[in-house]
Amino acid sequence: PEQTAKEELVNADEVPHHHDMEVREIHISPRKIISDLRNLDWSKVVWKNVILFALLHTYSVYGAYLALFAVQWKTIGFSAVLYFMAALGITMGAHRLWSHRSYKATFPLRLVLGMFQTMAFQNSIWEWARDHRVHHKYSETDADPHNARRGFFFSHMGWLMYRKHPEVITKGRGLDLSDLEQDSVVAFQRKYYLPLVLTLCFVIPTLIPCLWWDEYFTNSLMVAGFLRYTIVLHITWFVNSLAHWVGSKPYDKSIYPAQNPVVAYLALGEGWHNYHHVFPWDYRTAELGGLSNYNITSLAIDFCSKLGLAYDLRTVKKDLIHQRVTRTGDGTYASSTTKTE
Ligand code: ST9
Ligand code: ZN
Ligand code: ZN
Repeated sequence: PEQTAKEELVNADEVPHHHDMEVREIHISPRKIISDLRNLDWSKVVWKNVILFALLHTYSVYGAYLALFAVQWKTIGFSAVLYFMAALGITMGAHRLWSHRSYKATFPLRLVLGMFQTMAFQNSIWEWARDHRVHHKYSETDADPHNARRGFFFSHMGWLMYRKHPEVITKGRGLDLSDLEQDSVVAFQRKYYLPLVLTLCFVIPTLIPCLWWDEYFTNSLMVAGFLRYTIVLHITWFVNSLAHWVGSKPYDKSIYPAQNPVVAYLALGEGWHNYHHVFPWDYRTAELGGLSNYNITSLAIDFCSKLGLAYDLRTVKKDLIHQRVTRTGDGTYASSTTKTE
């Protein structure tokens, strides 16, 4: 017992930001909203994006109505397939391959992932990976593009309608992005981003149902286009908002990112965010892959690795994980859902 008490003391000193362990609540009271709006620097709001997001959401609500009452089943199924493709473009492509280099991919796989990532319309791979790298390196500081300290809404989607903090740009310029500059798929997509994104995110998804099974143009555009796009956006944004706010912290209790099973389920395995911020180079973005952890993305990478399309998959040694759990975890590891496979 003496030993443990001493160890705890030592460890408490080692944990950075230990004083940040305050209990945080998501306030959505009218009073809080009004005071937030009063304190906002309105000159930094990017109105063009506010208008575009408002339009997109209006069309998506209409799309949800059409999906329930008007469209053909084939169009729903098709939209679900598009959701998986776009989601994999983000998780397996932009995130695990291009931002973290947690595995390597041959040209054909990079080409397909590049197309899938374009369907998700979340900025070019280059911009996505650059912003994500600053997010990891400077989490929860001014240099983090979606700094969760600035509130739930800001970290969810507010940051995309607001001028970036100068620190994001200064610190971002200090990153090494040479690997991205040398990647032909990344460079090509960056060069022709606008025409590519309009074609792959909206034109082709709208045309296929119209030409193939005579779906109405409006049904197709609203459901397979706007609604599917909006759903993938919000699920992605939940990783920055919900998974930085709600969940247990078995690996490091001093940081915001948390283990969130709901987000993991929706985002093809990307909700085990406490683990991911501690060991970002693990290709599973979780301690374990597999279906029981909803880690569809890991299964897809494993599958591609069997085909020889993906290689050099990086993981973390169990010893290292367990050491870290004892040193900085919040004590929930034993009951953690990610532990069973
Ligand atoms: C979208 C992205 O939705 C979502 C990303 C989410 C990430 C999630 C990560 C979670 C983990 C993974 C889980 C995946 C789960 C997926 C599940 C799927 C089912 N470093 O940007 P500007 C420079 S996008 C260095 O205009 P403003 C920049 O190059 C949605 N430099 O800043 C430029 O320089 P120059 C659709 C940087 O004016 C200058 O600064 N897209 C950096 O403040 C100005 O840049 C949109 O909505 C950096 N980090 O505007 C568009 N950043 O002039 C959103 C910038 O020399 N973007 N620079 O070229 C914008 O409109 C603007 O960026 C802004 C800020 C309004 C947000
Ligand atoms: Zn994060
Ligand atoms: Zn990451």
